[in-house]
Amino acid sequence: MTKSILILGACGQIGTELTMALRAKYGQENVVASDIREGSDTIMQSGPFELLDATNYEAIEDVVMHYEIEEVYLMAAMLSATAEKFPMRAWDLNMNSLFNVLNLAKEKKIDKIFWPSSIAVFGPNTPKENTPQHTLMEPSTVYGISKQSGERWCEYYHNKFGVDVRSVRYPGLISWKTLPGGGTTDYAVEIFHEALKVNSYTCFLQEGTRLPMMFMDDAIRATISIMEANPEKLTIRSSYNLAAMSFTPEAVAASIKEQIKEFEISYSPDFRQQIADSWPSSIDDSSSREDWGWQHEFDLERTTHEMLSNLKN
Ligand code: AKB
Repeated sequence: MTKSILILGACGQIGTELTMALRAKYGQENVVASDIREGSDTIMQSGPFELLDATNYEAIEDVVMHYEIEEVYLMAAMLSATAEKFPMRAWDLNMNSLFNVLNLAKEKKIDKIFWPSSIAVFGPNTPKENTPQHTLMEPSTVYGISKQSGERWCEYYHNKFGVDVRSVRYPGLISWKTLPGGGTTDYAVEIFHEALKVNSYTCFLQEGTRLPMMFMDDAIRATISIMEANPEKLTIRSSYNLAAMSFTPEAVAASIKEQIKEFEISYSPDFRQQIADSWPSSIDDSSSREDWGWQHEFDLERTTHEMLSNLKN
């Protein structure tokens, strides 16, 4: 089965790996990567690429028409830490890019959308442990407010206009192929790079900060699998809770220490601590498991092994 796919934000942390996975699955020529700037050779040379601003409706529409695009994955976004510094730019990018793809689907120019939400939709008054799918949210960050609003709009476009939009609330994502940028969970990637470079890491979150996390391979599998799910099975059109593991900085440090004996962690919390403190520690993703068969594969030990062995090479 082939289909033509457009990825907006293809050069970012998730976009890079998603583009490669979709090209491997649906054929290199059928997956158009796009971003506001050029990315790695891997993305640029393995299939079509377009320079595209996700906030520009006409530009996206042109590309959609030109390649006869059926599905759009909207991965362009400003993450939590950067969004606190540039609230209006974050709101503009995160909301207008979403409206652009929702409106393309409403106009029947595309058939299906993937849009990522985040654990950032939850706030300080949300139950922290095993956070349910439906619960008190009240996000307290710019990024979280944009993601929660986005979820409401996705559900609205689905109910009102029949738009086939699918979404998961990603936890912090860990990958070795591309660095994250501007998130609060970024420490969980940086720590592996620094462990291999200098045997030590100063963490910008304090000891004991337990957050939901996921290895990138699991996140990519979840993304493709919700897009392939039978639409009748999807009971949630805002965004699904999604989980794999939860850990603290000291737990990841301990798992690195098993392989790099000299590794040491120290702590110097900054403004990101407050963001992390407002998020859940663990997530109940039973709706994803029941509705579309979600199962994670990577725990902390396996993630550490993958990160260290691949970064070493
Ligand atoms: C961030 O830290 O901002 C992101 C997220 C949890 O959505 N990784």
